This record gives sequence, C-alpha cells and structure tokens, in this order.
Amino acid sequence: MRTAGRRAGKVAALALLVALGCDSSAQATLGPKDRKMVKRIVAAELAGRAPGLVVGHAGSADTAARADRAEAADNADHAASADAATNAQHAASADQLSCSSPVAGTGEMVRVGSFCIDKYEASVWTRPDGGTQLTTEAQFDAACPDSGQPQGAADCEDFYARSVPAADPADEITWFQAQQALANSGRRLPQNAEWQEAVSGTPDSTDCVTDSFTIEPTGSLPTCVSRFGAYDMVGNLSEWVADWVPASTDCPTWGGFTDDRMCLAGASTAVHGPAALFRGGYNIDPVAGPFAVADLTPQSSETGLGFRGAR
Ligand SMILES: [Ca+2]
Ligand SMILES: [Ca+2]
Repeated sequence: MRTAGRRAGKVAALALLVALGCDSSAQATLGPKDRKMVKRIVAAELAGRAPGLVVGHAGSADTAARADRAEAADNADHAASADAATNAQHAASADQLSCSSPVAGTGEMVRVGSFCIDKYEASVWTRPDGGTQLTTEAQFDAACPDSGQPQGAADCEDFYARSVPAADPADEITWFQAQQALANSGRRLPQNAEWQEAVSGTPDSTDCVTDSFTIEPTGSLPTCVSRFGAYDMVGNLSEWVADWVPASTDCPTWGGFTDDRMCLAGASTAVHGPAALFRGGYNIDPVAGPFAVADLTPQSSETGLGFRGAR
C-alpha cells in the first residue's frame, strides 16, 4: 500500500511538472501504465487553466506575454478611470464645501446639507459688488416693480441681493422683487423646508434681535447664529421663503409645542391672490423663533419683512 501510495504521489508530482512545462523527459522513468495516468492528469490540469496562462506549449510564452500586457493595459485603464472618478468626486466635494458666492461680490453663503444659504439677511444694491445700496420701498420700486416685471427704467437689472455683514437688510420688499434681486445674484429663495433645516441651533431668545421694533444691521448679534453659521434667522426681519399657499385667515398658534407665531391656517376666499410663506418672526419676543410662520400675498411690502438667498 505504501509503495502504491508513493508511486501515485510520484505520478501526480510528475504530471504537475509536465503541465507546468518543467519536465517531460522524466516520463521515461515511468512504465506505460503510469505514463497514461500522467497524460490524463496533464490533460485535466491543462483543461482547468486559462489559455493565455498555459505554459510549455508552442507559442504559449507569447500568449502569456500578450495576456500580461493586456492585463497591464487593463489595470492602467482602470487606474486612470478610478483617478478621474476620484478627481471628479474631490472637485464636487470641494464645491459643496466651499459654498462660494455664485456671482462675484454678492457675499457669503454657508453650507447646509445639500444646499447653500446666505450667511446674512439680504441687502439690495445696484451692483453685485456693492455700488449704491437701496434701502427704501420707493428705491426698490424704482429699480424693479413690485411684480418683478420690468417696466421702463425699472428694468430689474441693476438690482442685486447681497449677503454681507453690517448692512441694513432689505425691508418692505415684495416676494417678486426679492426673487429678481436673487436671480441677478445667482441665487433663489430657499424652500420652506430648507429654511427650517438652516435655522437649526439659532437661539429663540433675546440673543437674537427680538426685543425691539428696531431693525439692526446684519450680523449685529454674534450669538444669533444657526449651527450652520447663518445669522439672524430668528428675529430682526421675517424672511420670505419660496413656497406659496392659499392665504391664511387665522393664527391658531403651535399650541404647547412652541411660543412662536403660527398663522398658517384657514384658506381665505376673500384675499385676492395666493400667499407666500415667511419665516423666523418679526423682531418681537416671544412670537419670533425658529418655528414662526405666517403668509402674505407675494406682492405685499410689509415693514419687518425681508429675505435671504439660497442655491
Ligand atoms: Ca431674520
Ligand atoms: Ca419664540
């Protein structure tokens, strides 16, 4: 048994050597029966290999070399496309992280999840990098009508929303005017849900401008900041957001959830026009806050109602 086992081992080892092309003369040391067995093992061994990797046959070295070159080229291709994908990802995340100003000079934005929002309440100017600041309702109307539809010299062109500190934020401006000023600055109004996401972490207290009817310059209170770095989302000015609803008729409050103003209730059949939501509350404690919500027709210019941009 031991002899038979040794012989079987020798046959198997020899078969492997033959299959690898290392030895064929050694077969001469075997009897015809064992040579047959080697043949069978070699055939089985070769059948289980990729053609390009078969060694010990005519032309197989070339085939192997070609296979190696093909594999190297394939690997290089993969590496190049992996690099390209990585670079694209890096570029995308750099853009995401930067939230750079979409139009040079129009001021700072901060990253909130998948979007950017203005760091400050918007102020309105004649140029993207400043020029003359427009602060009154009459000045806004002379640059761009309440409807946001250009008319004569009021062509809505020299009319830019900017997110800059220590500026008088635009007050008594319509939703349509705000939208045009933002469009010129590469921005848009935030959606209601985006505004809510961005306000997170802003104090609901007199850390924000909520204790007077005075409208303060943007970013006056360093503690009135959201966890994303946006200032004055609570208080100072209320802020238009993009969403429209039927005009509300009632202010039933949030109940025990919060003391913030809640006027999104009822659907007026008397008000002519839809209503756009505005958020954050006027500068009055305690009805100002991160949940404060009310609505007005988008053509309204109301004291204490401004906006900020998103993109
Ligand atoms: Ca505000
Ligand atoms: Ca409040």
